[in-house]
Amino acid sequence: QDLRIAVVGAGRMGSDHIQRITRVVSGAYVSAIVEPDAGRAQAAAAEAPGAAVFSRIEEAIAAEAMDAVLVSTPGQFHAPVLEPALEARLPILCEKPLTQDSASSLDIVELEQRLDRPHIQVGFMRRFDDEYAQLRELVASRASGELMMVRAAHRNPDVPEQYTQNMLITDSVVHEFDVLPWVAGSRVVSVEVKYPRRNSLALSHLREPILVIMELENGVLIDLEMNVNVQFGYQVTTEAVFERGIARTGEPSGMQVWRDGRVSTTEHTGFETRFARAYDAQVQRWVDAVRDGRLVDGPNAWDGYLVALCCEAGVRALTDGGVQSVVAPERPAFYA
Ligand code: ISE
Repeated sequence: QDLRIAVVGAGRMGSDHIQRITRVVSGAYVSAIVEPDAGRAQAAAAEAPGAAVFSRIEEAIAAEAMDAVLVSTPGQFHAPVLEPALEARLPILCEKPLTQDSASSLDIVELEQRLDRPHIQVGFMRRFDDEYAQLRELVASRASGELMMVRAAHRNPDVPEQYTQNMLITDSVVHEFDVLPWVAGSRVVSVEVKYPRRNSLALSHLREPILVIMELENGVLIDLEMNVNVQFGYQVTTEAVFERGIARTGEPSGMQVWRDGRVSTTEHTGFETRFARAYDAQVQRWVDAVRDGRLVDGPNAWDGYLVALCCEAGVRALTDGGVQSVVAPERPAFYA
């Protein structure tokens, strides 16, 4: 029996997921679209033949329109969707972030712990990117010696007008707060933010790029350039420095073209293509896990809560300066 998925939120990410489930993923289909904006809902429904359209998740639950939920609303609307979906004991793939702050994330993990096992997977899709996975294996194998530091860059061509200063942390660095500790095998203990010279091409209300320095419990230092106005394309790169070598991920790849005294390689312009394979693998593995009863195959709600704690320290570092520590409670056995 194919899995019936309700996609909640049909914006940029939701429509990308609807196309993916319809065209790429096997064993599942979009049975419902939950979207309050009628125009968006109709456009999305055209991509998913047969899907029923609802304006609120409660209506879709009452109609028993799905076996599982993919949440792709903006982050501030995650909690009001997660709560009824958990009450209905539905498996959930929730786009990042889990919720807007650590207090509401804690409410969600407390609610979830009333169920028999984790039902929420958080959409930190970078864990499904082949190169990040290889880097994690390289770290764990110690084939290049111990990992000492990581130099990372996260670059967007531009961002929409409604992107705020705090979103540098809560919407963008949020990915590094999940994936880099996962790669390095250790949690974040402190965050610091430095401001280099401002990009005059940035939106007038943004002070960026920023340099984020994270310290991990095992002593690894990470420096991250977070830059959302690079103009030329979309780039996420990592250089890992080991005792006996370095490793790089996210380098431009594909055909090189020599012409007119130049060598060129195509660069990505958005996350949809840069991480297309990671998104595909994430959704396929989640579908497989739900169908065979494991429900989650990837970062869970506790991981989402830990990242929310990092984001809060990151926002404090962004606004107040200084080195801000991240204090996290022990992972409950439920989320082992
Ligand atoms: C966006 O929401 C994402 O999740 C992208 O991966 C990230 O690169 C971008 O900065 C965010 O705004």
